[in-house]
Amino acid sequence: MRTTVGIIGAGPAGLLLARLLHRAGVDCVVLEARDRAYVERRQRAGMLEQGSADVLRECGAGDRLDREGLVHRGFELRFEGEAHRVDLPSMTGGRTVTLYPQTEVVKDLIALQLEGGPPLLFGARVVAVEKADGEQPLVRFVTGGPGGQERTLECEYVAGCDGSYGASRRALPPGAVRIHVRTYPYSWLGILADVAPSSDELLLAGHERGFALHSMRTPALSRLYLQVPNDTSPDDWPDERIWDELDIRLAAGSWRLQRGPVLTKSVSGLRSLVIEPMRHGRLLLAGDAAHIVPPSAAKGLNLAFGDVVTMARAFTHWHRSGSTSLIDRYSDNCLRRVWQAQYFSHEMTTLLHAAPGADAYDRAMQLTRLRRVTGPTAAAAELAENYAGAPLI
Ligand code: RFL
Repeated sequence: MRTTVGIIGAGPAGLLLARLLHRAGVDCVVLEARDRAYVERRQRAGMLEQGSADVLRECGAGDRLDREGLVHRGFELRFEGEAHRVDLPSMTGGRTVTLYPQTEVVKDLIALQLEGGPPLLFGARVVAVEKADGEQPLVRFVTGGPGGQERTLECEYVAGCDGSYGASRRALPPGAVRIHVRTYPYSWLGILADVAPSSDELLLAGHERGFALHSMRTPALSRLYLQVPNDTSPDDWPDERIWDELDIRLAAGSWRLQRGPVLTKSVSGLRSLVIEPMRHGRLLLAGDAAHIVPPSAAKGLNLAFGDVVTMARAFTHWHRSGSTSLIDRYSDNCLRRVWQAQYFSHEMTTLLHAAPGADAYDRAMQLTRLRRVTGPTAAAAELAENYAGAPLI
């Protein structure tokens, strides 16, 4: 097989890139290790910045988003038993965010791609990217499961959109990139509950016992999180204990949290990671393949979209003019936004989580930071700006 841009991974990054390239007339092929059902079911992000929603609309994937997405005009920060609302439009020149699960974004993009878009091969697991620093990189992949048939895809460029554990990162020779990593000393216990959300907007609590988040997937399904110590097992947290702790950490005035059957329960660690530069020869990385943020600021999916918009622009410019100038600047252009999101995600994480061993002084500092970002200050405006995100197109 041969194409212009070989895309590894059919997550949000790879699928959006394929859509953008197809519309610009640049040939591409997407190779995805898993089957369609698995990719469409994988539960992950839920919040789209306005810039991300606008890109989906612009490329024809906005119909269901506009019908079913929940537009949020703000969120609450809760601490010391009080709720402080952050109003996004009034602080960001009218911007909002939209709750629309990643599973649905992926379903919409797959449906568009299978209706006459570029080839998308499910069950095609990439095992190696070769000659990335030459003129004609080669992607080796296996179809048909373990012991399956090995095939090759020759391309002019490879887009590594295969997440944190994909083949693209493994193709980077030692010493070709720097990898910056931070692991946080706490994790998130997340539940999906079969109960209508107890608030129309996200509630983020910075309690001295730890962080809590009230969020939603649909008008009938709530998504809630609690900060827990690293190495916590979900079995340590029976449903009643989770609801009791959420009640304590999210409490504000007469507000009440509705309880319901817990459908899923899982613990995930919090990590920051950046690969610098996001390119090696003709292999360009995007999304989780290039960087990870802790979920506290809900930036992962939005950053992935920012990367592939930048990448699609660079490939389109090269395809039309023969100039590699934007491809050469791809990494620098992305990394400015990536580090900004790293900074904001780190700020939100340390603003709201109780660090192990924190003392009364640390708590006083944290409360002071919380009061600054919820008062009429420049810090509050900066928080709203960062939360809403910058336009992508
Ligand atoms: P993805 O979504 O991981 O997609 C990568 C795709 O590549 C495929 N793949 C391969 N294909 C071929 N050959 C190989 N060798 C391959 N290896 C892997 C995979 O099967 C997959 O289909 O990366 P992408 O596209 O960069 O998208 C990034 C987002 O998924 C990610 O940033 C967010 O979901 C992160 N994230 C969250 N972000 C938010 O903004 N808000 C959230 O609330 C939020 N919650 C989450 C999250 C990530 C989670 N993870 C990683 C487990 C919750 C979880 C649990």
